[in-house]
Amino acid sequence: MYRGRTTLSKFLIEQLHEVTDDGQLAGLLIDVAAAVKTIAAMTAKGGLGGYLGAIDNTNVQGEVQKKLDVLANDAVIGSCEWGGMLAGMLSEELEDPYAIPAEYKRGRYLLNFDPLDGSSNIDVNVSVGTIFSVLVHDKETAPDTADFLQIGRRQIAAGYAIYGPATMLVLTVGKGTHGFTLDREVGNFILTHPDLMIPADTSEFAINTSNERFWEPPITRYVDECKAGKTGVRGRDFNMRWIASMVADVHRILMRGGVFMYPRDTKDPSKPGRLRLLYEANPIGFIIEQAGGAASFGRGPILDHPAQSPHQRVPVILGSKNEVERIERYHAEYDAGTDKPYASPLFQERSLYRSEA
Ligand code: AFP
Repeated sequence: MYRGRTTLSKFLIEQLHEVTDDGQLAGLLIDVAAAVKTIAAMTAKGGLGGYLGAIDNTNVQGEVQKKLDVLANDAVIGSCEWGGMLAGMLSEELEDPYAIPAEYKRGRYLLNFDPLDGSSNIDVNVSVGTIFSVLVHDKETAPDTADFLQIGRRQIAAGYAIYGPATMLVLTVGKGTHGFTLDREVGNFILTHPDLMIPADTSEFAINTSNERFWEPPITRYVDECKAGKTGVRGRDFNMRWIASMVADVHRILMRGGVFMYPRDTKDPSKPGRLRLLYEANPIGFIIEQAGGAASFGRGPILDHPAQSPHQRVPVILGSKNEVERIERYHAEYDAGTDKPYASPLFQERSLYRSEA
């Protein structure tokens, strides 16, 4: 059927036989892939399936929920709760962790996920995605919230689905980053992009520039230099993209390089960033690092960032390694007060940011 083309199941069996011998992780990832197929079918129906629009509810993030947010959340839970691989789940759409119902066997893994990332794009037919992260729960007891608060380095698998012109599943089990394309006729994910690697250099950046007045100086400095192009210190012109669907921006960067920034800003000091650590920044950071890129919160790797609460937000700067390292250097120079002339009166209280992890 697929002469020379590996299916997801075959790939996982090959990749995981050295990592875990029980097939549980492969089984879990296949259950996640089944949920992705369900979500892909719903998003593909658009207005035909009655899936568009919002419902009269605000989620824990304070965001109005879209119908598909709820349906995608139900699809992941319904596909993964009963297989005996999971000890619990944490969803962007649920305030508290989801306990595996008593009638199902509890397993050894935790699944953190954003069922539908970019959902504000659903009604305008722009690509959206699902993001997931797998951790180990090595206790006999059911997990409590603290058991989900593990740093990103402890992930044993992570991935995302992108519901675009093609539906793709991009994942890592710690042995590189690999892309699978859904063959809709047959319903199989086929390995089409093995061993993805992000170019270390790029001339393309992604940021929501409407937030410029809220940025820290290192970001302003970096973006100003990109905009100055060949007339400035970078000596070459840059291009800008912003899809406002993290999965879509990240996928482009995986395919051709680039740097994605959703930095800390002063728009809402109670939120040190927009993106959530446990089910957006950590899984995407794992994917990016496994593809030779870098993923930073500006002052260190995302995967080393402490996890303090389930829906905690962090700054995110990721993509082509040399650009991310440059941006981290700009943060270090700012914190050291050596980044003249970018020190801004707006940020005189350097301790406001420097002390935070
Ligand atoms: P939604 O899921 O509310 O659409 O948010 C998507 C997202 O978390 C991330 O996927 C985007 O990169 C980012 O927000 C876009 O944020 P802005 O709308 O502020 O540009």
